[in-house]
Amino acid sequence: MKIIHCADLHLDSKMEGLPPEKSKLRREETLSTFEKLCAFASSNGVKAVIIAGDMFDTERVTVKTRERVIRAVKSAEDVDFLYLSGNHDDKSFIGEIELPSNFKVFGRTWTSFRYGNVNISGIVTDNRNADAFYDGLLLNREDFNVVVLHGQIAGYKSRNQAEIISIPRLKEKNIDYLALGHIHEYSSGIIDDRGVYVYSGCLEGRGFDETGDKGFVLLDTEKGKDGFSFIDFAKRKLYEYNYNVENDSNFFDTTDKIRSEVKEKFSASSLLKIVIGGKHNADYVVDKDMITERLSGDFFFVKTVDKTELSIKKEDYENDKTILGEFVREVMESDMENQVKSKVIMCGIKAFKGEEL
Ligand SMILES: [Mn+2]
Repeated sequence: MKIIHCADLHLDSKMEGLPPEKSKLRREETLSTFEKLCAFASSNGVKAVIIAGDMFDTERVTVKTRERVIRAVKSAEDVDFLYLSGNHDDKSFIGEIELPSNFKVFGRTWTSFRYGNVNISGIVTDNRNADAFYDGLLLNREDFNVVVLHGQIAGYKSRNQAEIISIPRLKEKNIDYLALGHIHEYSSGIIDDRGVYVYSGCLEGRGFDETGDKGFVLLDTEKGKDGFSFIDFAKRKLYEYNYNVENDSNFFDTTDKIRSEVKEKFSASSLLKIVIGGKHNADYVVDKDMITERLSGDFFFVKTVDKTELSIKKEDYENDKTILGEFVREVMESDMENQVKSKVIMCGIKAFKGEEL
């Protein structure tokens, strides 16, 4: 039996950090990626789609989003959608409307859905039942057991918080596959001799803390232990690209080099955060907006962060009797952070040269 495990869709997310038009488009794309997932499930003989929490970003779900989700679910009529609410979407969606018959929900006590010898159990964890759920989980040895939870995994000795899931306490419970939500990056690990735990990650990256491949996990219960694989499915990807300016003599060269490197590395649909760093001398004038400007036509979105530092030799200004010399000495001796010092001094030097600030 084929199962899709996804989580953390965060539909209706505000996508802050993008200009309004682009964040609107990204919201749209996140929805359509879910619709594509439904179509994929339907046409690839998937029997169940597990949504391991945070399907929506907040408790407020827009009418449009709700209707498109319901339409997509209904259109994949041979597929069951098994939904566990997460920490961001606790009250939303469920309870407000009549859910399609193939949309099923895990409750606050252990809820199970059975497909032949495949058993899928899940529970919404919170402070009240966090302890009880370990003891309440009883699974048959002869079944293929999938367990669905939303939260952060931690070792046995971790504090007993709402979202903490203790893997050691789930050992020897006949779990074959633990479908987790909450962490927005794909990862997997071993529970015991029998089972694995897997975070599917989110379906689409939203910010630069969610870079790289995003998608879902496709699980085939017939293939045993290694019968799961990550499917790269996101419409767009976000990347952080770091560049050191140290060996460059002028900023135009830097901009050209960065442009040709990122164009080779990343597709035009990507969102890029370019971080420039390293030390440079006073003749090298950093203009991060120029990078953003020159590259914005090549990618969906570009943002540049300047972490460069001015390397100033104290002795160059020690005997400088001009106002600039006095200014540099003053800043150097202040208790500003190094990077701030660099910016202030560069600003001063530009001002003295009569350049644009
Ligand atoms: Mn989440």
